[in-house]
Amino acid sequence: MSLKLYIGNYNYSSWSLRPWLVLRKAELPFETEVIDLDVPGFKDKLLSLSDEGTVPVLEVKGERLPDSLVISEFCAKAVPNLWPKNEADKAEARRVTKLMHEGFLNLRAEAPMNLRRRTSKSVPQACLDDAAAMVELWDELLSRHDGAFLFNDWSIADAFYTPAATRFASYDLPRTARSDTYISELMADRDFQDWEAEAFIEAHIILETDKVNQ
Ligand SMILES: N[C@@H](CCC(=O)N[C@@H](CS)C(=O)NCC(=O)O)C(=O)O
Repeated sequence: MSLKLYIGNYNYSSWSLRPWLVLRKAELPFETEVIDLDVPGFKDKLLSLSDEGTVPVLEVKGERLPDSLVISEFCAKAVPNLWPKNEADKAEARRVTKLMHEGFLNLRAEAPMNLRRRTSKSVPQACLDDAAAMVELWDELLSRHDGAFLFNDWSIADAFYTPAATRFASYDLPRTARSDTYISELMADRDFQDWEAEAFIEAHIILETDKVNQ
């Protein structure tokens, strides 16, 4: 199966990171093409790939699948064990993944993914409230399972929360000891580190994102 994943910039594109991690964990060989975000003509390029006009987009035998969750579900159909085996955990993992896919809007807006950034400047209360809700969710799931991840073994849910974990590190957001260990686990992941290494050498800079909380 020939697969090509179109992604945004490594440093900034949180939605691209999620299915990229899933493809890596699925051990499905794939090619990657980076589309620089926020440069003249970038939207036309995205619209030439999909009607959504966003990345990520996965090309499978000439067909293009947009959306991080759709791509992750495609991988889960092709390869077992990307969702928890136990049916109750699988349903819960899908629920919390959807929660990340649709929610935590203030955290996403006020603390955008920026892997190169480390700052302890204050963020708005609404962003802190989202961060606190996320920590509560992580703590609850981690306390119910024995493993390092939300549902014991790594799952698509962990892929969806990895970009959020990087925001806690970038913006020095408050967290409990248990959530801090989880964040460290996600950031120590070998595949994540490969992605992060690309972000550190990437030349493209989005000034607007870099200006947030300087
Ligand atoms: N719901 C989509 C969101 C994708 C998304 O917003 N991607 C951003 C990059 S991280 C993008 O393409 N932004 C360009 C734009 O919206 O013009 C998904 O899950 O893939």
